[in-house]
Amino acid sequence: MKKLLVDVHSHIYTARLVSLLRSRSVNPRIHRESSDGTEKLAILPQEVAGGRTVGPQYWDVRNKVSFMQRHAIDVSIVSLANPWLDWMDAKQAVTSARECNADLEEYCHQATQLFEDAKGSSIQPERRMRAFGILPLAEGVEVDEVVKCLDAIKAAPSLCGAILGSRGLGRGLDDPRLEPVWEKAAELGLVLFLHPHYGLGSDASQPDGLWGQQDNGHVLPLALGFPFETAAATTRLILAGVFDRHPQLRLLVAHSGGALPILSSRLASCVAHDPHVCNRLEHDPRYYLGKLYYDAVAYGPEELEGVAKIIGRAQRYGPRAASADVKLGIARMHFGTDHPFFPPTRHDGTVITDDQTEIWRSVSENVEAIDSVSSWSDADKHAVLGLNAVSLFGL
Ligand code: 5CU
Repeated sequence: MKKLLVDVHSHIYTARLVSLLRSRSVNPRIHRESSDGTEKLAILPQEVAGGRTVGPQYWDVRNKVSFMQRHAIDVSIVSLANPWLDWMDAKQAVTSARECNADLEEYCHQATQLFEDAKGSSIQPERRMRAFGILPLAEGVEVDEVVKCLDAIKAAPSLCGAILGSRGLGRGLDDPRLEPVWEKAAELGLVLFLHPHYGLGSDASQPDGLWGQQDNGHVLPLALGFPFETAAATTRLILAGVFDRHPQLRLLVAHSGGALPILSSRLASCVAHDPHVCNRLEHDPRYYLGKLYYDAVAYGPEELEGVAKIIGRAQRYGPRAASADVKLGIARMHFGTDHPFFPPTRHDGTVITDDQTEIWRSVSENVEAIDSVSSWSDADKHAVLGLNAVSLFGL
């Protein structure tokens, strides 16, 4: 039987945002200043002249639908790609959030029409494209605007949560001003998708900084910087007691929780030995890993198996001190692709941008990783590939 495939980590920029990015002369922006003459998306803080080659796969719904058909993806939950609205002033962020959410709704509607003409899934066309909405999280925005936006997202038929970065209103996610946001998201049962953008700080890219002197492209910031940012942002939420006050909050963490799962016992030990925090939380920090949801964008079976085990032992640290159960970890993991990032590259290093035929390695690797976790049953794999998402998002 074909396994249902639901992609919870799939990005787009709306056409309106693309126009805005094309009009800018500083990052984030889309420019044509590169030596190969292609349009480049420059978003990471450290990329000044370069960027990644962009094409319609970043904004055109036909391209996303073709990609889904080609990879047998039944349902995608698309989200705006980084850096979202972080760089806008308060007024623009509030207006843009409203416009982007309307555009995302329209994107899903257009996808439905395209799916009506296409074959390849047992899922009804109108159920195959969903989106995370965007919140007006930028400096100077009043928190009430963010809360109102959550209500609007809840009322929108195709939106099933919201994506957010690690900056919040400019001071990070442990900012006490964000308390009403966590409260409202928990009350509405909306999934918040936490995604990195900033990596490890601007000095990492200096010649004597963490990324070194050799030109390694985006490898170090993406492979290492992103996961550490995610780990730090999630840890700050935990240490601020957000999950003690809002145990119903549903937080989906990108890239399988980044560096947090593997560092969680170290975190617990540091907390236990620090007089500032040792008595602050209701539980051992490892308990809260069992309250989170994770994508399965880890590219390797051993990593997925390890993350599920680490999540599954969370209940050892809970109120009932039950024994570890890997099934609880598996139930919290969700297939994702990160499309349209990580497109296939040719032997000469050029990137294939507007393809309608290629099978993407970044996708097949993530499917194969799930399929080849040796200790998981077929039912476990079904769950991670799609059924967990059906239940988390009520698809
Ligand atoms: O290639 C990249 O820079 C990225 C990015 O910025 N965001 C993302 O989700 N994946 C890859």
